[in-house]
Amino acid sequence: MDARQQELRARLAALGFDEVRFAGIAPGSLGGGLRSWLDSGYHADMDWMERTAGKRMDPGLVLAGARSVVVLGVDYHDGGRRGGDRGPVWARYSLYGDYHDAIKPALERAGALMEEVLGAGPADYRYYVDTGPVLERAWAARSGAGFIGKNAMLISRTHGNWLFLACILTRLELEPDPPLRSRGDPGAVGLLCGNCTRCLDACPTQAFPSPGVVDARRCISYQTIENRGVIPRELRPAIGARVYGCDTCLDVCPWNRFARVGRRMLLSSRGEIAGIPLKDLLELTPARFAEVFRGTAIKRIKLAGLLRNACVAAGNSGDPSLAGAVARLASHASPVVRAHAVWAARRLGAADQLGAARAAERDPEVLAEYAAAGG
Ligand code: B12
Repeated sequence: MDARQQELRARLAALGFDEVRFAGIAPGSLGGGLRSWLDSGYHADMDWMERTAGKRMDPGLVLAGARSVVVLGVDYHDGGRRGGDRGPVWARYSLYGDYHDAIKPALERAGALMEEVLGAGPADYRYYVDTGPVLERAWAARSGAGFIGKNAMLISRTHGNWLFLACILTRLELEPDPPLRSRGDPGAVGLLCGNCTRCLDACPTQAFPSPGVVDARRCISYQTIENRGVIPRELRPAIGARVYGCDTCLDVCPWNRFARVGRRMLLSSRGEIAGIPLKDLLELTPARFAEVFRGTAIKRIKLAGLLRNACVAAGNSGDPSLAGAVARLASHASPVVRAHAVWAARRLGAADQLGAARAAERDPEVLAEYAAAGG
């Protein structure tokens, strides 16, 4: 490989990127999976996925003349197990300062290195982490950073399921790294999964219509993070104690055994959030929410989103000591919160505490919860 590319790789690694790989952009070769995913409605109400599909499938529409992708991975494995004992369960990635904010400055520095080391001009590259119209996992697989598992994750042989991904599209022609190979097709979903189906079997809501394909409408990650409205009633029991995202299909993957604890140079831990009791979440005020979740990805779902999720977890907890806090939320300003509070109060056998809230209720969606709850 070109000495300058080697130097770029080493300097990006020194910046804190745990995977640095290169992929070439060949026309018309990506995104077939995305089209059928959208056509099946698996994107739920993420209309932005449909609107940006053309760009996701063709990087040339994002950066005219794009020829290569620099794929970057940030390992967030902290070596610990998260939740599950009694308290609320959080997706591991959320227990850090917001990775978007953490990785952006490093991407800026990466851009400067593209110029310094490869001689790129400022218009020769564009970088994104998560929110750009880029199929990050597909590029990561093509660059050999890992393979697409049956759980749809980019699974690395050295970082397991625990990589954040970012991409730099560039007009420069870079020498690509080879994708992983085995006896099968290098692009195949589940390339190194063998006969294992643990992720598909463990999914609490059966969100995989086929290996490698997630129906977001059933995915707990979608329901607890992206969905801003009412969570379908039939999915709520399976959400268990999860209050933000879901790692089940990642956690059960045997490839995690090979994952070392990440350097996490770019990340700052907010692990203390995992210790907050569910009762305290149910009693969060706007001021306390802002204080505790400032700088995390969790703040994006806003107080109402977190209270909604906390109500679902409370309804699943079987813990009668939460009934009072839940019943108080049946009078919350947000109808979404009220709807889930009604459900949770019923599940905790505390419907008798809802009298005043019920008498005052006018919102059709919340009234539907009272009706569904049977009283
Ligand atoms: C929309 C989205 C979601 C949606 C939909 C998930 C989904 N499966 O598509 C929801 C809200 C449900 C979600 C959930 C999660 N997400 Co999300 N999400 C995204 C986002 C913004 C777009 C993904 C997308 O395009 N989906 C559409 C489907 C069709 O595309 P795809 O899964 O990428 O599949 C393509 C490839 O698999 C490709 N392909 C398959 N095999 C091969 C082989 C080769 C060689 C090639 C070239 C291509 C290829 O074909 C598909 C279409 O082209 C990306 C960020 C981004 N910009 O890419 C993050 C991203 C995928 N999410 C991420 C994470 C961490 C999560 C969660 C783990 C969060 C959590 N703990 O709750 C869960 C995991 C759920 C799961 N099992 O997928 C990470 C994944 C990192 C990784 N190592 O894979 C990403 C990359 C964000 C980031 N920058 O780090 N997410």
